[in-house]
Amino acid sequence: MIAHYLMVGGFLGAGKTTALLQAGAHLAAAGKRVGLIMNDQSEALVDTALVRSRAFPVEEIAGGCFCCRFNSLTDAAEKLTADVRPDVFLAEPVGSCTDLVATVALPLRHLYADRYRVAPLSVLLDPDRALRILGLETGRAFSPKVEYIYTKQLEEADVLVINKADRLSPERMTALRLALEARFPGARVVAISARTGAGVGAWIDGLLAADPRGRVLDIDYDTYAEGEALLGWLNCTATLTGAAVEADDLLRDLAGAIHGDLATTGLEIAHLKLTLVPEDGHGISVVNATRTDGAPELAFALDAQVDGAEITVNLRAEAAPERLEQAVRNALSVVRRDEAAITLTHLERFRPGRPVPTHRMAATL
Ligand SMILES: Nc1nc2c(ncn2[C@@H]2O[C@H](COP(=O)(O)OP(=O)(O)OP(=O)(O)O)[C@@H](O)[C@H]2O)c(=O)[nH]1
Ligand SMILES: [Mg+2]
Repeated sequence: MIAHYLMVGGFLGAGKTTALLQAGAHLAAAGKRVGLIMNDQSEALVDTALVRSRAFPVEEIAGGCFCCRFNSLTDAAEKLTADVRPDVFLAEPVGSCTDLVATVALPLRHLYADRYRVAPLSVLLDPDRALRILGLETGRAFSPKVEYIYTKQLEEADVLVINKADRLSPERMTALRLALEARFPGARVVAISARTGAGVGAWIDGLLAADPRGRVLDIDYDTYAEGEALLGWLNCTATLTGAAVEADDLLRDLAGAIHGDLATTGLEIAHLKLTLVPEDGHGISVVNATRTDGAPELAFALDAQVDGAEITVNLRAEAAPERLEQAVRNALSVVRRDEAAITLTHLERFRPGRPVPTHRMAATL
């Protein structure tokens, strides 16, 4: 059986995980089996916790992107096939990764044509971020080399997906759509709200019915590597013990403290995400911030008190990893609840290394 392989790229915080959860629900409602493959530069992932909480079969490829760990990607797909035989694989690459057509989509099509039918590459974008990077609005931005990666992501897309349509006025939507169509004429532009589900069914059904154009990028790997290295990454886990605590409030306060600290020194957050999973494993609280000048918001509410829980913090920002650690440690020490203790159990922070793809194919089939 040939399964669809559907990859949804886009910069950090664009809404990939949220969109894949909606896509999974849409496909499951149509009677299709889905398997999700999440990817990150390191372990302890908020995204995997979130997908698990929605009971989708999921494999995580940690410690490098799909392109650099191509064999882990096919191993993950094989494992999901052995477990649940998905009709559709939904794959989320690392949000700072690009050149996915040459390093992932084409190798899959060439080497595994008997197993996977690769769908057109979707690239999601957050409208607030995109309007700035395309020069339509002003506001805080990343350095040019980080924006280089962002623009390359858009350039290789078969389908450009304007996400978060629920918070975009018709005027801003039209301006963004026109700018994308003018600058990336080979791509189809669609709009969705991954949060409400609006447009998700039509987008996914369209992908399953089409073939990719396979647009191979002209890309300078030195600039790409330097852009990635400007981003600091931090993943940590902590345990909450000792007393009953309102979970959503605690997570909001922690996110607010980290966000506020980084904002004081003007550092640009790409994505700050926190989860809290109670000891009994039921439900999840998720708080995110996707810009320094946008406040953290509760994306999924647990709406309960907990007296034992695991907290995960994933933070990606244009900042030194040491500075991210300082912000997280400060937050963990200043956000207090009577009797309750928050104990750090794991923390790693780093800058991503130079991308070295396993394969790079420059020709379409
Ligand atoms: N208003 C609104 N918010 C959204 C929508 N889709 C996603 N978000 C929010 O955007 C934030 C980031 O969403 P994620 O799905 O985690 O983004 P991501 O692209 O997977 O991020 P990384 O994995 O870090 O690259 C979360 O707070 C989401 O709730 C949407 O359609 N509307
Ligand atoms: Mg994600």
